[in-house]
Amino acid sequence: MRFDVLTLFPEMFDCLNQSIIGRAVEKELIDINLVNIRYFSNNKHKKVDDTPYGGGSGMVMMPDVVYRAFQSVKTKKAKVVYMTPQGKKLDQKKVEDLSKQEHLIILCGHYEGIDQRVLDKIVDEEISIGDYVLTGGEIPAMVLIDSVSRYVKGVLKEDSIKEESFANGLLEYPQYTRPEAFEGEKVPDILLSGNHQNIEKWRKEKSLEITKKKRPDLLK
Ligand code: 4GX
Repeated sequence: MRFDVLTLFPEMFDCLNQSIIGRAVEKELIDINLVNIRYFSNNKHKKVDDTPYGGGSGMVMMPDVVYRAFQSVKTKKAKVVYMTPQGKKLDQKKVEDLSKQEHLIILCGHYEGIDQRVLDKIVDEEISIGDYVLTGGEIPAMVLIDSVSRYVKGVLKEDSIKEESFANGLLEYPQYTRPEAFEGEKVPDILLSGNHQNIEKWRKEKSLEITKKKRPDLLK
């Protein structure tokens, strides 16, 4: 799967070279191409933003610069996603849907956002990662790349996706490892019993109990 990220701050994405996503990039299961929007400025000072028409504070990213950055990576199949609090809220269903795309172009706005005309021209879908305000779309883009990449074949161990939170619409059961006793607290006996049918049943019950208690909204 290919991700092209249009951003003014490509260095922010260095953290994707770590851990599971870093390994997926190394193994070429995913390709993350960072495109610095500033490179597409025709201005001698590499200017990418200007003051808003109509007045007001802050700066707006100029449409022509963003458009040229887009044109440098666009393909026929590509889906263009703009990260904004105005978008549809990201959930696991949306993540799974997006993982079926071959090519995602993710547009990250900074400052007061991007000129509406280029958004109208190139954006297929607006996505929000939650109802709070960040300083730019870079962190939301990383959330999208991380969550979507987990569905790409070979990125996770075969079973991990099926067992996790939301796979069955419930939260995860509690996990334990050695030592058997920690600060006087023992691991539940059933997990040491070796009876896998009983263990599975216990885990299902725990999942349901935890979901009822912590996130009853997920059961509706
Ligand atoms: N989920 N942000 C976008 C730039 C901006 C400013 C004004 C439109 C209008 C966010 C989120 C988020 C901050 C990304 C503002 N765009 N993105 N950025 N929550 O807060 O996705």
